[in-house]
Amino acid sequence: MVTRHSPKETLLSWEVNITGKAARKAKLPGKMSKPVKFYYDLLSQPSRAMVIFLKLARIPYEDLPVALRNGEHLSEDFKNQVNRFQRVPCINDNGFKLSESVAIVRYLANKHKIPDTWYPQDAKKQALVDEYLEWQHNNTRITCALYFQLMWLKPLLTGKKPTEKEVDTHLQRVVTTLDAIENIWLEKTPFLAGNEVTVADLWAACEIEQLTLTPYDFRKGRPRLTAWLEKVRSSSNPHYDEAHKILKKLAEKTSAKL
Ligand SMILES: N[C@@H](CCC(=O)N[C@@H](CS)C(=O)NCC(=O)O)C(=O)O
Repeated sequence: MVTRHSPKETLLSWEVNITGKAARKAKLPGKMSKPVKFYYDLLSQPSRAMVIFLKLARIPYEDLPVALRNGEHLSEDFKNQVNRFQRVPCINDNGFKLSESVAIVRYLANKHKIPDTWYPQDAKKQALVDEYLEWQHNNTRITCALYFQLMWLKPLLTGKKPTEKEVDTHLQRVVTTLDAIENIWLEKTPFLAGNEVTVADLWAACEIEQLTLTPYDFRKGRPRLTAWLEKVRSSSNPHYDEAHKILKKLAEKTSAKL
């Protein structure tokens, strides 16, 4: 299960582990901590957002994929050693364990010097990013994730199709959320928290992209959301496309079956 990160990022990890003579030459403290252990599954929406963020912010990390589909997170070992809530994403930063993607992003942004655009230092700009990150729990996250589970995951796991009533109820909640993004969040600005792309956009985009596994065309009738999603993608590529590769492949297979 434990794999190392790509050669490019491995080099970054190595750079922060530099010690002794080389460290003195580079004016780095002699003893630096190891890269943060990062546990994730690319089919998990907040995991994808975290992967993209870690790469954009150039935060060195140890790459630890967890196959949710195989129930790897349900083992006692995972519960005791990785995350007591048995979810991904989560981290272990030299013994400091943390779950909940929003808490993780704030912790890492506090600890590392990251490009200001993704999680701004300015109090007001940061508060606007946080406003979305707090709002999304009861809106984008819950509505899109439940609809995805109803339409794709549950039928796959149980072989049972949802009832018409269930589909209507859950879809209506998705529609209300996405309409709020179109008409309120994106009413005056190109991104959710203003004129610059931030982690708020990454978290929202990864959640909404999950709907590509369902029959619902979330772009239809939402020109602002459509343009915004493309801007988020281009602002964070190639990492955005890399993180969504598996999802896109599964979406192609799913639509071929319909
Ligand atoms: N609010 C959490 C959500 C974490 C979460 O629900 N993760 C899902 C995958 S998207 C998970 O690990 N599910 C495993 C399970 O429920 O068994 C976050 O933002 O990190």
